[in-house]
Amino acid sequence: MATITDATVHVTCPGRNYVTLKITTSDGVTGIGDATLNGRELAVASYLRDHVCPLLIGRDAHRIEDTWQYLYKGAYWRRGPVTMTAIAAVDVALWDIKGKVAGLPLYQLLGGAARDGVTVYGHASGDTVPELLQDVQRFLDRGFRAVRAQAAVPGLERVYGQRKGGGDTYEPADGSLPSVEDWDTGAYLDFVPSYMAAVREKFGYGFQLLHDVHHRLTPIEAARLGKSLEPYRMFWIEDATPAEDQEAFDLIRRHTTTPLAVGEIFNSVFDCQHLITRRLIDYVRASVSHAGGVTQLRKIFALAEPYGVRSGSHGAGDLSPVSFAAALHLDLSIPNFGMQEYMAHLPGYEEVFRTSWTFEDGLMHPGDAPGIGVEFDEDAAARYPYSPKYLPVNRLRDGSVHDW
Ligand code: KDG
Ligand code: MG
Repeated sequence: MATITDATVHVTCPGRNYVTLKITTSDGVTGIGDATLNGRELAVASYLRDHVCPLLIGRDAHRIEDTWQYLYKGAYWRRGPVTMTAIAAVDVALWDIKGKVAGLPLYQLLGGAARDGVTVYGHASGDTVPELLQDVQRFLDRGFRAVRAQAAVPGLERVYGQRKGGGDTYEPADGSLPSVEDWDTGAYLDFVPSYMAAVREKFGYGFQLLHDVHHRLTPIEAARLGKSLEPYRMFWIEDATPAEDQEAFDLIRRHTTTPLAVGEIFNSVFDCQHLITRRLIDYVRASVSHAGGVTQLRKIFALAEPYGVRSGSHGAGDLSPVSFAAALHLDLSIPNFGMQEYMAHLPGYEEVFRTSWTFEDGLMHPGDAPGIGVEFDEDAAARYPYSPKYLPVNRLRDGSVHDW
């Protein structure tokens, strides 16, 4: 039996903050997990360091399900982003270890490849419609088969999804205090269909088109958006309303055939249960790192399969390369894969995280290195200490706080 002999937490900021858990076994095998919770990183680091790492020492490193249940049920206090991100980090580190011991990539342990590669979508944005079109072109030229489109709304200073500068990564978290963005639902609803029309007019229908509403609409507003986008055959609209109110999706559903995706802030199978079993959504966007790791996310996707709901895992740049790689393994192996978000990571991450995934012709593959296929360089990580960074807040034109 290989026991856990060490568990350490590393907070590093190669451009943005990442929290990494490293577990070592009595056989000298190491595994890593992502414990990053954007803007609340130190809470998870403390949860792990102060309350979880001491409990791991001496446990059998190969009893993944047992350790998951021990941390989930044993704490008494269940669910929530901090707890579930911490459990996810332990879970992924243990799957990494199991893969290394077996000499197999994680996707082989999960049943092997169910497809040749994982379709990913890139993030096109623009301050104007012509800029957005140029950016969509850039992704299509690189072989992407799916593109998310977000354009600035005329009259608003800054809205969700506007990339600053070049590259692929949209990184909204910065500054030691949250910045303030502005919002006007009417202006947004009037404008979005016009730029989706421009995208389809220029590039046609030979690729998948996606859009993130980022929780900003009421149910009836979301219904109107879905209807108005039907001619542009969206792959999905995401987070149309804040998903605490799950009945809202029933109302949206009754009005539109535009597919609905939700779940990037969900933490457990229970957050997904109602939406899946009532067939209120088409894609579930829960992530490895925020929804309890491979062990829990696999159960979410298994629950979704008989209801015709497909996966659409969150893959923003604040999910470290560790959980992104784990997501690729899961995507490759499940029957009901839908789409994987790929926002890429800010340049500089490669110094800390050496990855083995590949991208070709719009498809990603996690690679065949044993485990999850990401190496963590502790010395490089130590060169980039934690730097406080917060997500923005959102205000309406009259100053009211709105959903961001
Ligand atoms: O940390 C928050 C981001 O991950 C989120 O704003 C990104 O909505 C997002 C997306 O779809 O990638
Ligand atoms: Mg989103």
